[in-house]
Amino acid sequence: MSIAVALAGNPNSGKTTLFNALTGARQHVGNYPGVTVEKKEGTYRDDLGEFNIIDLPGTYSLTAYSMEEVVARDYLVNEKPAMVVDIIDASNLERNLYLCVQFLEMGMPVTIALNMMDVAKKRGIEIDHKKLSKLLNIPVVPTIARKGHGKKELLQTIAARSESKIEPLKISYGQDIDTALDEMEETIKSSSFLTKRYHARWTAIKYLENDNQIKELGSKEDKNLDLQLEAIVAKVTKHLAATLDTHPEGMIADQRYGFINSILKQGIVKRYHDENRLQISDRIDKVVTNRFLGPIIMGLYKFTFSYSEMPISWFESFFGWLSGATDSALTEGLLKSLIVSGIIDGVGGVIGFVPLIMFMFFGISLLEDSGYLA
Ligand SMILES: Nc1nc2c(ncn2[C@@H]2O[C@H](COP(=O)(O)OP(=O)(O)O)[C@@H](O)[C@H]2O)c(=O)[nH]1
Ligand SMILES: [Mg+2]
Repeated sequence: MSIAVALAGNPNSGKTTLFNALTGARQHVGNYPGVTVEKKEGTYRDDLGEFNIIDLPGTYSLTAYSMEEVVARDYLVNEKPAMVVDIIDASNLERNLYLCVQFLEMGMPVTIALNMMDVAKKRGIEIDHKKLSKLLNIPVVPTIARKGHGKKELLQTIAARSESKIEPLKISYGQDIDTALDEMEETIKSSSFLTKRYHARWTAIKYLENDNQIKELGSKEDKNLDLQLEAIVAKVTKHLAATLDTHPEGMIADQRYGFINSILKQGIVKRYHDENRLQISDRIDKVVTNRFLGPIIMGLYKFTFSYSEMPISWFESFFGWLSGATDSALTEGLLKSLIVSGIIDGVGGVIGFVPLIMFMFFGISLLEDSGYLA
């Protein structure tokens, strides 16, 4: 039997690259039913077994704001893949984990492919992936999809997954929301509202996030219960607005980031600064703000602009006069427009810069001859 694996993650994290590295030519492209979002499927087979791999659309979140988000989460809910491989850009951990947390809140089996390890290294970022794995309680495999690194380890991890039921991640969204969530969860469970598809708490979170797709489904399923949930949402919304000047959606997003940061704070990310790998802007700063060079560059700048001012204004008035004289000498027409606006104004505009450039080069050659610039 083949193992269904969904590749998910933020746009540009490397999903398609990993998908191609895994499936090679054994892939086909179609569309998700009823929408124009592309669906890529492929297979991988070796002694570990057969993997049926799908490249989900890239998303930052799992709310119903975009077609991609709806497609991705509907796929997960309907097809229940054996594993969601969340491809995370290692050089941008915090933002990428935001989506990961939402897979975990849904109760999905997740393995993180910590991709772009080469980019992270180049930027001086080191990640303790073992610790991250322990704190999130899911496997984390470092990869460089572009080179195919980590492919084997990833497949081994997926093959070794346990089939036991996964509990959705429960994080606190602050006292007000937590209280509302408990009440909603109770209501949802007691009447098995949408529970065939979604965990009760997840449905409640979606109501609080004002998720139109879920609310529509809910009102079709049981109008009465839908109204009960809406009433709880309205109450906590009003309360949050009055006390904290916020709304449930914002609060939930903040608390997700809070959860992520509480993990990252525990020494997951180390930044080291390698002197040889200074960023370009640092290098420029090093020159222009240098104690000795800085004043000289400033002097060159002043010299160029103050001394070239007079010749520039001579040129300007000469060309102004020329264009005025030509304008009155010629009759209206295309030829006049060509000569006045095209040739005289055009050439004048360029020649106006000549004194500036002359003075700059003069200044630079002075510096060169004095031995400051070698
Ligand atoms: N340096 C580096 N680049 C990568 C890696 N994985 C993917 N890329 C590049 O990142 C870009 C986005 O990758 P893609 O697979 O299209 O991302 P998707 O939007 O998630 O499908 C492409 O230019 C890839 O070549 C990696 O591990 N290291
Ligand atoms: Mg892609």
